[in-house]
Amino acid sequence: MKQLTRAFIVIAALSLVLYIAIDRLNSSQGYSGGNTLTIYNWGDYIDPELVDKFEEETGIKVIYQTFDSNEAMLTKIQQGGTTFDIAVPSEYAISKMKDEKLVIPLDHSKLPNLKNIDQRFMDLSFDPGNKYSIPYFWGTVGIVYNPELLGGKEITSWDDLWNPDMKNKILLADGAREVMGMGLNSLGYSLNDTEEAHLQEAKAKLNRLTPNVKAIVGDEIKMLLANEEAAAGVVWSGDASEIMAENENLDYVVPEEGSNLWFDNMVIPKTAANPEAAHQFINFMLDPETAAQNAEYVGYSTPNKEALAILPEEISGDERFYPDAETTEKLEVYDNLGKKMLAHYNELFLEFKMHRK
Ligand code: SPD
Repeated sequence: MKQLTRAFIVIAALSLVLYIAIDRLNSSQGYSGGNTLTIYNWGDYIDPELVDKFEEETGIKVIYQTFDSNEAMLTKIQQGGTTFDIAVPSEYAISKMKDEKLVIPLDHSKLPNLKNIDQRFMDLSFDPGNKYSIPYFWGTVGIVYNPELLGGKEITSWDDLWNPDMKNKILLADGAREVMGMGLNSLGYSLNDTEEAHLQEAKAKLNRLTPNVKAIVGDEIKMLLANEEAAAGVVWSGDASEIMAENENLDYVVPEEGSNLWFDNMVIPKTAANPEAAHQFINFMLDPETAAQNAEYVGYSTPNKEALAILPEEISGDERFYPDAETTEKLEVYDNLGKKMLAHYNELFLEFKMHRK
């Protein structure tokens, strides 16, 4: 009898160890379920306090993973084998995910806080009726620069970056659409242009920027610019606001030739293990206090009108990050150019990166 009890204890202990090991492995791979919620978001894109608050309020355990480009996020979800409950793609990636049936329709009855979103961010062409996606943050692409490192010079246009004075002084965000868009916009073309001659012209112009480019980097661009290791950087607006909060010598401009207006929305991927908790999380993030705290922490522009109303005036009234109608008119949203053309943009961007080596 004693032997039987001992054997039982050993088996129970081994099962417990195995259970914990599998749970840890699953969490690290993005497999969830049960009372967990797996979030797949851009790096530096949430106030971690809010994740803790959500866990405390709901008893749901959050597993949090990050990506640094729409392309990386798409590849991971397309490959399958993950159970992300929430992802935060940009507009053209949402349109692609819808086409490829990678997202599930949302139940708006579970999102009462949706009423807090400003109507101008709802029902946009990439997701009519917000059937699959809910606004999270929005912004522009522009140039953050340090006039002190440029002899007091102001930057107003993309073309300023090609000035020989800028030799080895520029950092670029590591994004195919952003960099190709800059090349196209600087030539007066649309950042959704698909004419081969225009794309080649943009790449040739980007190649001529090479001597001025110090590095093409991910999230570390913020630290490098704040530490004055470069005089200018092509960045998303919210990153600029974060950098400028660190170093007040810096300024941000949306170039006069035009640039990109983008929207990052929350979606529930098709392979979600816990869509119920995903709806709870989306609704939590739509709460005005929560959205305002998040916007203040990450520095990006909120689409939540009730949150905007409680943000300090120095944030909500800053036209560099909440641009007026005149600037907005010059901005374009990325179209989903289709699989082949998006691959071509990536290819051209890679060739430009290789040209630097
Ligand atoms: N560090 C968070 C960056 C999020 C930026 N999303 C912008 C996407 C533009 N297509």
